[in-house]
Amino acid sequence: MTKQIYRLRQSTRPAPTAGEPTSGPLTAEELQLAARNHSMPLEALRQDVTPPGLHYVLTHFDIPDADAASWHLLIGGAVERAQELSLAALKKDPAITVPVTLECAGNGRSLLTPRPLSQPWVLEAVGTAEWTGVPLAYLLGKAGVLAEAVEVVFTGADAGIQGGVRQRYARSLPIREAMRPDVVLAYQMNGNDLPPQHGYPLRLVVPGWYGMTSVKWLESIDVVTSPFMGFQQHMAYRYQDTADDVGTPVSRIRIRSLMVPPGIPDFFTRKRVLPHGPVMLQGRAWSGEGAVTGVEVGIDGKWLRAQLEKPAGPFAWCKWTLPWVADPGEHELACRATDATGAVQPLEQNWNYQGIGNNMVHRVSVTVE
Ligand SMILES: Nc1nc2c(c(=O)[nH]1)N[C@H]1C(S)=C(S)[C@@H](COP(=O)(O)O)O[C@H]1N2
Ligand SMILES: [Mo]
Repeated sequence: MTKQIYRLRQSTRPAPTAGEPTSGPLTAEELQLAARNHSMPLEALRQDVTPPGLHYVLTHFDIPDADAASWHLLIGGAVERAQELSLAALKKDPAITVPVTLECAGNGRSLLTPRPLSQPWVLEAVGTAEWTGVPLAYLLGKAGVLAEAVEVVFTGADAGIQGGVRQRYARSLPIREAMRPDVVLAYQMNGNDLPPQHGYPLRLVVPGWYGMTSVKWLESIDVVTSPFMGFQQHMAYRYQDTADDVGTPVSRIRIRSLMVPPGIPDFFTRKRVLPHGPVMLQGRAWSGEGAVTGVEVGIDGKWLRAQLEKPAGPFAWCKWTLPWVADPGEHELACRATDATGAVQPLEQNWNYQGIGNNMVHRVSVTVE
């Protein structure tokens, strides 16, 4: 782990996080965020599609009070024909359904030392849903993107203050990514209207990118001719070494795998207990950079190749399994995935100031009886 030296903030850049990272106990503010934004229980890794109530949720501000009847989507900026669309009009456009694994870029943050102060995720800020809606490229095609356009900015209806900056939640995408055929303006999740917490009535879903890109409660789309400098783009979601480091922007999801913890948990500690004998270890693996090409399962430090199933789509997680005959005693299980770019999950986590992009191997200690 990299040792960090902290200086008091002197820069005029707004703080990307809620204060300097800490090695102290969890704060009341972190608990408050953890009670609003929930993760996916690891046992839900059994399902291809995460039932909506079990999919993780991350909302920076408040869930807006959306009225679908009066809601409109505005598409403007550097386009030939600005558009104003009602939900009813959008639903008449050609629709696609895309299975997508979303993961919050801050997943794993609370396991870092020192711990960046923000939403204190453990391991499970992930979920997979089938998103149905209109391809973004179709609507941008209708609007006619001008040649000088560089990015597309997506703004949600939710507002708040972060890093001392009053804002509406907004993020941008380079034109190239915005024109991908699988980027969707979704009005359905798993075949039903979006639940309020997942962006009702309309959200963006960008397969392969960390969750911050998929703007919920979408109200406007602006095609811009210079890079967007909003807080969630320019301050938050950057790989930074220190508070003053401009850093590099966070984009695609790094290779990761998780395991369904076998056996039964102790209520308070979540430590696992299972009977000796054959057990099928299972979990999921995903990457936004390329297809998952392999998963190895570590049993007391020895790595064995797991069986992979075909994922539901290029950016949906794939199931892995490995049969194990458990001997009585204490054991350490782990899983480590590789993707088509050759990226492998690290054994130890590199630290960064915002606690972003964590993908260290998942370890599960079990007591076999
Ligand atoms: N409008 C808006 N969109 C948003 C957010 C938000 O706070 N407001 N949070 C983002 C983040 S950080 C993540 S990880 C995903 C979470 O999507 P989910 O809650 O549907 O899982 O939504 C993204 N879109
Ligand atoms: Mo996130």
